[in-house]
Amino acid sequence: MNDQPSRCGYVAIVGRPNVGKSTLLNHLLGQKLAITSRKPQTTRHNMLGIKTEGPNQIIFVDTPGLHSNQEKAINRYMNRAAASAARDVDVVVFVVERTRWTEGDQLVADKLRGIKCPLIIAVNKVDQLEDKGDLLPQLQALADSHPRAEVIPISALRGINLDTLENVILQHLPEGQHFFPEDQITDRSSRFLAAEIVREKIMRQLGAEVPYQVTVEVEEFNQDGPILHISAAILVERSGQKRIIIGNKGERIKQIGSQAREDMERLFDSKVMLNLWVKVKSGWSDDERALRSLGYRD
Ligand code: GDP
Ligand code: K
Ligand code: MG
Repeated sequence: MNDQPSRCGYVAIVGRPNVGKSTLLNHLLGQKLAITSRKPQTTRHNMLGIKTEGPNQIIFVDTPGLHSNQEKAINRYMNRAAASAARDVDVVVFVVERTRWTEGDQLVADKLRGIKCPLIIAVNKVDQLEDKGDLLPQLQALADSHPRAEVIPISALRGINLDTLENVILQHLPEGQHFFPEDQITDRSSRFLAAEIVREKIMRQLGAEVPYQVTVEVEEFNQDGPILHISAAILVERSGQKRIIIGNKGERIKQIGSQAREDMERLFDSKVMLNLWVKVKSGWSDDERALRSLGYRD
C-alpha cells in the first residue's frame, strides 16, 4: 500500500535568456508545450506546466529570461513576468549554463537574493562536455558561492539527471491537495499555444532582427468535425519585415505554416487547417496599450 502523503506546489524556472528553461519545462512534462529556439526572447510570457504523477502535482512556471536591456515596453514586460514568478513559489530552479558565469547570470542571482524559498541551481547542457573532469570544479565553485543552494548538473535537451532534479524539487514541496485537475497541463489557452507555435517557427527561420518585432494573434480557432481550423495574423512593425516573412513567391510563409501545422496537429491531436497572413502594425512592441490588447497581461 502506498501511504505517501500527496505533495503539491509551485516551482519557478528562472535564468538569463537561452540557458534552456523552456527546454527543461518540456522535458520534465514529457510534452512540447513551451516554444524554444537559439534566440533570446523566444519566451515572452510566464506559462504554467502542470505535472501530475501519482500522489504529487508539480506546477512549473516557465519564465522569460531576465534582460538587462529595459528600453522597450516589451522588454520591461518580460522582466516583470520573470521577477514576479520568483515570488510566491515553493521552490526556485535557477538555470545556468555549464560553460561560464556571465553578467546575465549575476543579474538573476542578484534578483534572487531576497527570496525565502529553497533554491536549486541547475547547471544545464552538460551533454556538451567533452571532459567530465571539467565539471566538478565548476559545480564546487557554484556551491561555494551560493551556500544556500543545491547545485545539480543536468541536460534538459538529453534528459540527463532530470530524475534527480525532480526528486529534490519534490522533497521541498509542501504536503497538500492538488490545485489543478489531473488532466490539466497548462493555464494557457489553446489559442495562445497555437500563436506561440507560429512564433517559434518565425524565431527559428528568420535571421537576426525580424523575430523580435513579430507577434502573432489567433483570429479563428474552430473545431469542425475532424478538422481544426486556425487562422492567425502575424503582426510586424514595418512593411520590409512583412516582405521578409512572406518571402520569395510566398515560400517563407508557406514553410512557416507547414511546420507550425505539424506541431499543432501533434499538440491538439487533430487534423489542422492553418491560414496565416501578415499585417503591419507599427509600434506594437513599444506601446503598453497595444501590448495589453494583444494579450500581454501581467
Ligand atoms: P530559454 O531561453 O532559457 O527558454 O532557452 P531554450 O529552452 O529556448 O533553449 C535555448 C537553446 O539551448 C535551444 O537551442 C535549445 O535546444 C538549447 N538547449 C537547451 N537545453 C540544452 C541542453 O541540455 N543541451 C544542449 N546541447 N542544448 C540545450
Ligand atoms: K531561447
Ligand atoms: Mg524560454
